[in-house]
Amino acid sequence: MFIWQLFVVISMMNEIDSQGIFHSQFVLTNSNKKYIPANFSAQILSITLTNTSKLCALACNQNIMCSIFDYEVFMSKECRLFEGDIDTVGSIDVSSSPQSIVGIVKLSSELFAQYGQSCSSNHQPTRYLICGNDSTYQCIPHSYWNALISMCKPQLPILGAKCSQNTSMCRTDLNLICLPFKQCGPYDLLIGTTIAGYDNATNGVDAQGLGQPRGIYILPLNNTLFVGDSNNCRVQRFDFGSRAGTTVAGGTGCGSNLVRMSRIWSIFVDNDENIYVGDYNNERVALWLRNASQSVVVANEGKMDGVTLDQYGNLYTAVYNRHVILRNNNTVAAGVYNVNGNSTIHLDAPRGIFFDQNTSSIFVCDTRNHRIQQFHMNSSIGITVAGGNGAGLGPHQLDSPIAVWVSSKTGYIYIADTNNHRVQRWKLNDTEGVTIAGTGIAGQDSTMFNATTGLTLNSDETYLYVSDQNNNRVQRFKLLV
Ligand SMILES: *[C@@H]1O[C@H](CO)[C@@H](O)[C@H](O)[C@H]1NC(C)=O
Ligand SMILES: *[C@@H]1O[C@H](CO)[C@@H](O)[C@H](O)[C@H]1NC(C)=O
Ligand SMILES: *[C@@H]1O[C@H](CO)[C@@H](O)[C@H](O)[C@H]1NC(C)=O
Ligand SMILES: *[C@@H]1O[C@H](CO)[C@@H](O)[C@H](O)[C@H]1NC(C)=O
Ligand SMILES: *[C@@H]1O[C@H](CO)[C@@H](O)[C@H](O)[C@H]1NC(C)=O
Ligand SMILES: *[C@@H]1O[C@H](CO)[C@@H](O)[C@H](O)[C@H]1NC(C)=O
Ligand SMILES: *[C@@H]1O[C@H](CO)[C@@H](O)[C@H](O)[C@H]1NC(C)=O
Ligand SMILES: *[C@@H]1O[C@H](CO)[C@@H](O)[C@H](O)[C@H]1NC(C)=O
Ligand SMILES: *[C@@H]1O[C@H](CO)[C@@H](O)[C@H](O)[C@H]1NC(C)=O
Ligand SMILES: *[C@@H]1O[C@H](CO)[C@@H](O)[C@H](O)[C@H]1NC(C)=O
Ligand SMILES: *[C@@H]1O[C@H](CO)[C@@H](O)[C@H](O)[C@H]1NC(C)=O
Ligand SMILES: CC(=O)N[C@H]1CO[C@H](CO)[C@@H](O)[C@@H]1O
Repeated sequence: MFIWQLFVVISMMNEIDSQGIFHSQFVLTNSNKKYIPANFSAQILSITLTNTSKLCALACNQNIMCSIFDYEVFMSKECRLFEGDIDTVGSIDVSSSPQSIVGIVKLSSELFAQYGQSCSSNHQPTRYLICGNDSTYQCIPHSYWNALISMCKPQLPILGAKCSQNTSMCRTDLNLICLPFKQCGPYDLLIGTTIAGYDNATNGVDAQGLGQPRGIYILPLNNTLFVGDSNNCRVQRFDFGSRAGTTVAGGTGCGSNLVRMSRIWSIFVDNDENIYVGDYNNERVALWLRNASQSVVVANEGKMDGVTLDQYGNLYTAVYNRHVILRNNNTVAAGVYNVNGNSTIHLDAPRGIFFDQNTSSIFVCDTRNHRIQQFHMNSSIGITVAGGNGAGLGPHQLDSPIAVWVSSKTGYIYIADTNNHRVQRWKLNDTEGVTIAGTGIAGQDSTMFNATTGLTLNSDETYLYVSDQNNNRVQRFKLLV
């Protein structure tokens, strides 16, 4: 690479800057290169013909939005101008044309020295700043002020792009903002849609209403939703798109005989629609075979909370008051029976669990230790994969997490961070998580929860479903794929 200094006086710009010399420095690649934008339609400024590459550079210099050009990539004399940040957006690749080149505007903090200083609209110190409507120098459109490097940088033009601050790092003209989970996306992704329960957040026991929903489950093939309707002591089924639930377990009031349940926590539904219910107060797992009018007890070794099956049909249960995860009712799969603690082998009041087939491990909400533990099969040593830093609202913390779900596509860990009224997402080996939904404060509006007690993703991982216990509803959020 060599640096080609371009000093040009542009008559058009002279009209707004009588004394100005507008110069740009371009870094040129070797020949046989082209620019591949990350989002062509959002980045292309123009495609024209110029007789030389120098005239193409001149055209880029004249367009304040231009930060990248390439020349003679597809056609003789073709000059393409792009906006965007070469460091983060798109790439340079070999082209089929031997003489094609790419030029990149070289930026330095001196070019932005007057940022924030007062200005008058008829004076422009460089092509990189404009006089804003508050009469101070501001970044040009589609760029944002990066205080760390004292420069305006182009905004990111791609849905889902990683961003690191909550300000305007993403293309605001495309409706993208840097969301709390540090990806560019529309604000809409933070807004939940109620898909079960009343719209007014009160409880109800009719077909539409719910009373303190907790465990939820989605059938992978057709997105049928099952809700552990805890205070109504029943499980409701909602066909996709329907707000009218059908009772598929319990529903005749709370109690301890086999047709009733008391204080439901997690639920699990197999593909034949047999329903496993953590029937907490009755200290059992109630299995409701499809269409059955009463349940069968399949585990009864304490206050059952988390319930799940592995791919071989083994039943795992989190026993809250025994501080263990049991396999098939009487084998300890994790924790130490009747002993709570915070070491690697201990659990303290375990609740939601998730069996991850990819890693053959079980993820456990170690609720009173405010952490998520992962146990590989046949190992009694738990690995802390989220939290474990005391109860709190910090990104490295959780507060009494109750449900966990692991993506089979990305391995990301989604956590119902119950007492923080939010959903957190952690990556394996990360030291902090990001907030996917909720604000950290209890509330009733569509961006908030009041105690997140259950969560799941649909099988293609396009939606997140969350039980919003004290608002008596199940909320759905669109996920970035
Ligand atoms: C390109 O060069 C040709 C021949 O030298 C000239 O006629 C034409 O005006 C030039 N075009 C531009 C856009 O400068
Ligand atoms: C002036 O700037 C403010 C803050 O940046 C912005 O909200 C407003 O829309 C601008 N007004 C005009 C007329 O551009
Ligand atoms: C690319 O930009 C267009 C607007 O030009 C936008 O509609 C589209 O969503 C963007 N594509 C991605 C993947 O972000
Ligand atoms: C909440 O909505 C339900 C269903 O529309 C209705 O029956 C109930 O009266 C409402 N409750 C309140 C307090 O508005
Ligand atoms: C959804 O799929 C299950 C099988 O997993 C089937 O039993 C059920 O009838 C289906 N429901 C609908 C509404 O198609
Ligand atoms: C369950 O009941 C539904 C409707 O009453 C019926 O269509 C279905 O065949 C039954 N399934 C089984 C497995 O009994
Ligand atoms: C579960 O295990 C306990 C203790 O070993 C035993 O008493 C009980 O009968 C078992 N229940 C079932 C359903 O297997
Ligand atoms: C773990 O338990 C020990 C003994 O009860 C206690 O001293 C320590 O503070 C606990 N650590 C955390 C991180 O809670
Ligand atoms: C999990 O396993 C599935 C099926 O084998 C595979 O497609 C997917 O990439 C795996 N996911 C992760 C995160 O390893
Ligand atoms: C996490 O760390 C372990 C141990 O250092 C390593 O083996 C594993 O590959 C890492 N996993 C990911 C997803 O980074
Ligand atoms: C959250 O739910 C609790 C328990 O129902 C209630 O006391 C509290 O007022 C609710 N908070 C908000 C902000 O709605
Ligand atoms: C969490 C975070 O970065 N918050 C910042 C979002 O942007 C506003 C305005 O620049 C800051 O005041 C916040 O601190």
